Amino acid sequence: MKAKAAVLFEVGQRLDIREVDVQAPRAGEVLIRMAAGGVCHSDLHAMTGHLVVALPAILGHEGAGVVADVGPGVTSVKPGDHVIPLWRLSCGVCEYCSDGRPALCNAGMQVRMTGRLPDGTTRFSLDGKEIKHFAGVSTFSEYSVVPEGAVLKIPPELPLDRAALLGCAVITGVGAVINCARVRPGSSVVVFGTGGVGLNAVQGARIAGAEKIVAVDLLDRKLEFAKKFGATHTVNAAQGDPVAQVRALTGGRGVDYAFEVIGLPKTIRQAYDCLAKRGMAVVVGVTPMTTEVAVPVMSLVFEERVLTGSIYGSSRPRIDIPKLIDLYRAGTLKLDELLTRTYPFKEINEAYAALERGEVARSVVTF
Ligand code: COD
Ligand code: ZN
Repeated sequence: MKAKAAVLFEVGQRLDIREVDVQAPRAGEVLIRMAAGGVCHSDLHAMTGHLVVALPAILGHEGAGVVADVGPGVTSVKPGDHVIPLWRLSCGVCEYCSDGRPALCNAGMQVRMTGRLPDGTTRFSLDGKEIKHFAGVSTFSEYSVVPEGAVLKIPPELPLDRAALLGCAVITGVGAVINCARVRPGSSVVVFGTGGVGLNAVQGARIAGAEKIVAVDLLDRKLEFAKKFGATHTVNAAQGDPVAQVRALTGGRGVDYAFEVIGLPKTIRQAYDCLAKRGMAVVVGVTPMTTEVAVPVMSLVFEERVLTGSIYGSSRPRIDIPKLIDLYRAGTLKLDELLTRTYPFKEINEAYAALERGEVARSVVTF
């Protein structure tokens, strides 16, 4: 079948909407008719080469849609079901999957690095040449073939444009706070970078019962969003050293938890420098592959500080996403407020330009 899809041919280029060929799903695979695709900064990192991706590829890793067809042996979903593709495939049987760490599954890593499905082939092509699957899900396509292990059924009444956000922004941000840091009630938190993912770290901290939640960004517009998601204090890093400002807000003590949701060595170090004794800094953003960040060893030892990272919210999506849906239904998790703009698919490059200009909390393209 044919489908319109946003292809990245080379680093430095914008997305090119082309009519690609999509093969039928094979055994254990699901064909999804995409309803919405989330506009996340990670795809922009792929476009700029900051994140290394096998090309040419159909980008998009956040989305929601309806099952159009299933290959032999698929049991967990059927045509007509509403689903979210999970951008980290997990095999279910390896050491990491068995330990409740599906985001660390090697099968998922292989799909991510090769841009091919687990059998080593792709279901997309253009003029007979293979087009790769970004993160195994390629949500910027009218139709995408995804392994069953990366498909999660969701309740049909959930609006698909909002459901899409659960698959990356929400689970990554909330998960970093709840699963990775395990933020305790009454604690203090700083979040560096309050874009689509960072706002979810802010609301994760609110849901976890943090008492002081400081949002740091360069844009006042983002800081206003952060207040709506639960920030108790805001710091504009363009107006002076954010570390000094965060420390001043905690009477000099520093915070219990810091989250870096940008992907810059400078802000990773700033997040670490905001910590109190025994504080934990969690890096969510990624820098170019070879970047290193130095921290003072003395504070690791004499202050027992922790510096760690979190991928995919350190989550178990099949357990965590249904809980997030319950929190949305209860009015606790803000999803409607997160979706600040919707673009028709053909305007996807404008959606990315608006993200770069810092205009939106989160946007989606709709098909
Ligand atoms: N100080 C403070 N804030 C800053 C600074 C700075 N020096 N520079 C930028 N910011 C702010 C921007 O104004 C913006 O508000 C925010 O940082 C970034 O937000 P978005 O909306 O542009 O980006 P997100 O939330 O869509 O994505 C952030 C990530 C950190 C997830 C992304 O950039 C990333 O590093 N992705 C790779 C890691 C990965 O693959 N994660 C899983 C998939 S998302
Ligand atoms: Zn993302």
